[in-house]
Amino acid sequence: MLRPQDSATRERKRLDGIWSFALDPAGEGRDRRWFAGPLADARDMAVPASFNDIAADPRVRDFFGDVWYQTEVRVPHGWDGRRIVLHFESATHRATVWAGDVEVVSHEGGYTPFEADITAHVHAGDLVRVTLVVNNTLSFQSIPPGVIEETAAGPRQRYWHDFFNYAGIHRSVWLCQTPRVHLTDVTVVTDLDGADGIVEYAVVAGGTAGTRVVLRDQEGRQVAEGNGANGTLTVPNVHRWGPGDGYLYDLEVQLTGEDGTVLDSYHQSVGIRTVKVSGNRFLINGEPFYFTGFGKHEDLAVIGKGHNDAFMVHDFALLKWIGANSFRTSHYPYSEEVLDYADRHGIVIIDETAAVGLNMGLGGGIFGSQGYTTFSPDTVNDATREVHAQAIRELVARDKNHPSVVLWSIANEPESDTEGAEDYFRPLFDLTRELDPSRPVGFVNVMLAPYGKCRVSQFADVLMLNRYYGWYVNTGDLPAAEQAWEEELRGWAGENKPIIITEYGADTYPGLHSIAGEPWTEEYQVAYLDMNHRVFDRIDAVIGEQVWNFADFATTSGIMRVGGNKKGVFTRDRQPKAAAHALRRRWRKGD
Ligand code: GCB
Repeated sequence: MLRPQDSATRERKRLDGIWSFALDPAGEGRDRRWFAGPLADARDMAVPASFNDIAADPRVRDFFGDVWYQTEVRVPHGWDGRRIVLHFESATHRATVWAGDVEVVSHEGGYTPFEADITAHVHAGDLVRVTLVVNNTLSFQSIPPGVIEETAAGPRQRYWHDFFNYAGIHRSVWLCQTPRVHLTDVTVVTDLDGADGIVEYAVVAGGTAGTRVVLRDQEGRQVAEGNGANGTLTVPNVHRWGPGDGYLYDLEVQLTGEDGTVLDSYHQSVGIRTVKVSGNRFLINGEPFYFTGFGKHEDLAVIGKGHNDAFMVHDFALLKWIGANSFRTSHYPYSEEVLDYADRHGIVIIDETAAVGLNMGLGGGIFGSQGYTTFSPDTVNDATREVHAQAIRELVARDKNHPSVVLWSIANEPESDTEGAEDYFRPLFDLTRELDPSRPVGFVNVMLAPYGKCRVSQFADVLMLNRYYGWYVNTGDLPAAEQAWEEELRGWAGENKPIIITEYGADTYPGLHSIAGEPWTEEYQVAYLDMNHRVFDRIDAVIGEQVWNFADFATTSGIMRVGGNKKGVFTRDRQPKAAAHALRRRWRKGD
């Protein structure tokens, strides 16, 4: 699937704005054909946004089940004879769509795009009613998983990931037109040969036509061209894409008719770089790379996980300010706008699926049994693995061409110390490598499966560790934490794989201070990070540090959370805590 764009042959129209919205607590909307007319008793809802916090109504915030969205759009009159497509960048966690009265597509998974060809159901110049039923229920067969439990007060949604289950239409919706004979996919894989850049491309098209590609530099000068659906281009004296240098070429792909006329044209940006793991080094363009940065979240006041350009630009400005060169898309694929922006700004990304919470030993940062077995026929099972596999396929299909993406993370903190875990993950690693042999693959290990216990790390090219010595264990005792942490890390270092610390952090209430530097104070967060950095700096195999978290974020309520998770280095509204200044001094030393 290609992302909508305006080109010499394509056009798109953004459907964002105020839509009609209705909860469907009885789950009757499909049977009652709510899609067949204007939604009754609808309220206003902004798209894109999570619906939860918009309505100022606890019944909406905590709702789980079906919710309905509806809008009307006029198909531009000039689109007669074209292929017309409705494209959704995401709908969390699943959706079914109607164009007028006709059901056109269903999609499972809350963070990857889907689309429907609606050419047969609409006419250029006419209004079309677009209706979606979005469902946010989590089960053992969804990614992420959850369960509905019957309680005396009625059914309750429970899940094991530590962020609020925001849902809705989180990203843009598009009405697009393409030619009938059109491009359906483009893949680029890049390499370097001395001073030259190599771009291998592969094009898939619906319908037969010739293919021509032209590669241009940022000044618009043609640097290479090719013919045919597959090929290799050489760029003499290439300007490499690299951390801090988001140099992009433009690959124009054209489908051509017999007489040479351009039938379809699509622009794919290309950053030419290599990624490789060698021993315990992570190489970008052959040079050892040290990751600095964060695990982030898509999380904002009022709009929840809705994409927002202003906050995106601001967050990247803060990354630059603090000296971060990377982040992980914890714990789900982020908006494609974010990936594009990272490409353009040379920010390095660890790209993660939404497989978070596959661990019944954990829940919302709280250790302890959750009353279920993780891998079993009734819980996380073969059907879940197929949903997980599909999530990986869709992530790789969507993000394979982003130079910023250097490493796939196929899960966050799953149970990984059991035979069930080994059996579950082996084929998922194989699948990811088959889909993309050009990037390393890993998963994020939890402290419940420490060095010597984990049975899944054997499959990973890079070890990604989340550790909270000095927070969840050795709380407040940094000398003891430092010893225990170093001891464990030295074990992992013996594996001769690169190690990225993908999470370390301490909840910090902004404005809370103490001379003694107790947990929750700004002083403790700084001392905790300093302790971690001393350990990292003593271990050669550590090739990256990503603090948990960039900013405070919303979670379910509980005795471990004070108005959300407060491990942010910035507050939820992006004000720096003392730790932000401390990190800036470490990451920008020498500036
Ligand atoms: C973790 C999880 C992350 C939590 C964090 C915490 O290990 O990966 O989702 O938010 O710990 O703060 O407890």
